[in-house]
Amino acid sequence: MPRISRLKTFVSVFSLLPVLGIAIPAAHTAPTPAKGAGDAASCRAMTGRTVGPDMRILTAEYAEDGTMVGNTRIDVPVCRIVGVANPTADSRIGFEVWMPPATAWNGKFRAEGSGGSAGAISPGPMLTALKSGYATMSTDNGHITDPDAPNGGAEQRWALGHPEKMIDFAYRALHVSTVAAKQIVRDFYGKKASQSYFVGCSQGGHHALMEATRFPEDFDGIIAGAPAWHWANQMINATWNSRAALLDPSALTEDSVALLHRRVMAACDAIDGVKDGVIEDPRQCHFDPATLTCKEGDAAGECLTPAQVAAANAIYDGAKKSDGTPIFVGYPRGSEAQWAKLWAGAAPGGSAFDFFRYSVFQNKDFDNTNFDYDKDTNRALSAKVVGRETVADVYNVKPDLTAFNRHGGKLIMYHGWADQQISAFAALDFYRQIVAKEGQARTASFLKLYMLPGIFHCTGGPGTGNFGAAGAALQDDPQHDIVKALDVWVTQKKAPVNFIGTRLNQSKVADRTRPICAFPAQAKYKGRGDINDAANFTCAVPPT
Ligand SMILES: [Ca+2]
Repeated sequence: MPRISRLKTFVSVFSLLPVLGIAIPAAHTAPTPAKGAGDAASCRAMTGRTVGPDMRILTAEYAEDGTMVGNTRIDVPVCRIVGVANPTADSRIGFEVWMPPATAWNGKFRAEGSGGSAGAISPGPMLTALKSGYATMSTDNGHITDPDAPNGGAEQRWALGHPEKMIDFAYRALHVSTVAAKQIVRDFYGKKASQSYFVGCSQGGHHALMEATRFPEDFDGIIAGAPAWHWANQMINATWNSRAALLDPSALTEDSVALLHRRVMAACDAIDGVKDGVIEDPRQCHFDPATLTCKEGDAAGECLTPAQVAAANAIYDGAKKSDGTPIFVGYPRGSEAQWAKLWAGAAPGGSAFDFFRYSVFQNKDFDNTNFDYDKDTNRALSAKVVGRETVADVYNVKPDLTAFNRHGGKLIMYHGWADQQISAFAALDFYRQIVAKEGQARTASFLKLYMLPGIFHCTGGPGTGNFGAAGAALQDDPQHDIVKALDVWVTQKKAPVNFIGTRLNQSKVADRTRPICAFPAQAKYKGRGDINDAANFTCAVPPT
């Protein structure tokens, strides 16, 4: 073959390579692998790749026009990675990584939390992150929720006979999935993420604080919403809350808690100076349910039976041993509205309904109604999971952020004061333990806490809870978007102070804004102007 035609063939083959999605090597250098370009070819080339010890990619698909994941429509270009990690022989941790093409990537990584006993990834928050330009990940926490279980995402049948899966669920799945995802991000774009964040609420808040305390190098910034951080004790308390209704269904009904809630609000709404359907600081409210005890002549539905008063007091007080030793915090006044949904019914208590029989005691016949708070509390907390690790060791976060602070990490916590599921006092308890150790000034350099008046579990309720925490922010600036504020704190060393929260009405239209103040400050009405406008409030620390 003459020399000239050989050259022509060479050129024509290389001119086809971009069409085939293959990178063209630069002159005099070794061929560059597809890996690293952040495009369709580098995505697809990752199928089957091992990304770390016992971590591998099952599928890697690039969808220019987006794709469907379950019921979630991804309507932007995405490289969707489905991976698995097997840190123990009994582990099977599923995770997904969604990455925008390099042209749309903001250079950062953001992992998403989950809820309940979640054995599923969290496509909603992943989509929010993806659309903001993040490479994002979530994990199934090492198990798949049984679709036939009557208690759905709260079920824990998967734990029976699988103690390693209990550890995966408590903290290991998120850590190994994060390690794997960071490597995947690096391989796909050819460079590592400049920052790594974690955003979670509820179980996600639990995992957020697990990460901050156990794996302080994993994330540069963390948002922990309504954290179930003292999980094992909280589960005992959940059996305490549901016990009254399990023994006597009339003790906690939709009607009884609705009446109680109305009377609490009537007594305490105005303490903060504004009658707006929201109690700014429930610690100032001491409404006694016994004042509603039925007397002769009371109309039906306008008073509480002794069993209903006792059930309410049990929830306000929190679980205790018979000698008065507290096991967990009680619930604030104003959190009653949804008690019956959670603490009554056929399978009350959320994850606690299964936790003791399938996880802690490994005895499917254990019945929460028989939980003995004197004997079973220590038996549960000290039960061995694997080796020397107890249930308390595995599930409860140790409130120590020394290493996270040394890493330069920033942590934002938030909790709805009207949370019916995880008491808002639990977040205050964690915060106080950090302040006791670090002092107020140093704590403020890496931890901010926002208590949300009138907000239920993570989201919902009459308060102004929309600020980018659970759900996308309405405005993309650090005063309205907690994730943006975290990013500014980490990248520009500018700490958040106060947020503007928004309330949406039933038509999803904003009808109220209000400052969300850094604890211990609270929103205080200036005394004039529209109470639905944040401009008429200041943040101030109340006198003690
Ligand atoms: Ca009020």
